[in-house]
Amino acid sequence: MTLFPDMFAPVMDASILGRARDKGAVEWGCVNPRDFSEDKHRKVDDRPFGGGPGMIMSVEPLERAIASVRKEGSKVIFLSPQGDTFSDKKASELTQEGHLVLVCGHYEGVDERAMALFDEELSVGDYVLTGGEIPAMLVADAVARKLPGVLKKEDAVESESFATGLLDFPQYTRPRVWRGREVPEVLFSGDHKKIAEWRRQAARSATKRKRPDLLSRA
Ligand code: 4FV
Repeated sequence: MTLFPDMFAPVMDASILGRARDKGAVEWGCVNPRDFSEDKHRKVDDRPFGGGPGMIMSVEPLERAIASVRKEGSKVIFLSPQGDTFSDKKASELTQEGHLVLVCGHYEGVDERAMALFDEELSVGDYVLTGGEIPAMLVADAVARKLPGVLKKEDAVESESFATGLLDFPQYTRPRVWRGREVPEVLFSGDHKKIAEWRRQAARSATKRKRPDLLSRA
């Protein structure tokens, strides 16, 4: 649900998300509240009552736009800094939903009464963006890649950062030596058990060094 639908195709049809759509693993589309404005200038925002800077998204076009897509089992999520913080755990939970309606705020925000239209509020982090579009694409990306058949190797998700509770282990590829820095010998041993153990240890070291807060939960 966005006032800027043109922002989405370049991201949502690229790479993994594009393949997911081609495989039918996920379908997405944009609905523009502006198409539901009954104002002759197709207005979707207005000045805030009580004064103050900027414009507020009006509730009525939003209500009609959401009603045009909401169906049995839809989960309507408003992207906003005031929402619960998005996480890998939340992304996994959202894979169980049949239909996500991601509502992108814009301007100074949305009329407070529109909160009644949403099932929940999600934030992608404690900073203020211009609109909810990038957050919506972020959520769509993190959820879609967890859907069956989207990533080439199913287990690629299980071993990813956060899914294991740890950061990813260090990865290497050619050349074998780069500016005198060699790839760890164990990776050429062919001993998969030894490699898995080395990777587990390396993931723990990386987590301890970069994100000690995660270690206690790993
Ligand atoms: C945001 C966030 C975010 C706030 C004003 C849109 C903007 C404008 N959304 N996580 N952080 N939204 O900054 O989700 O309406």
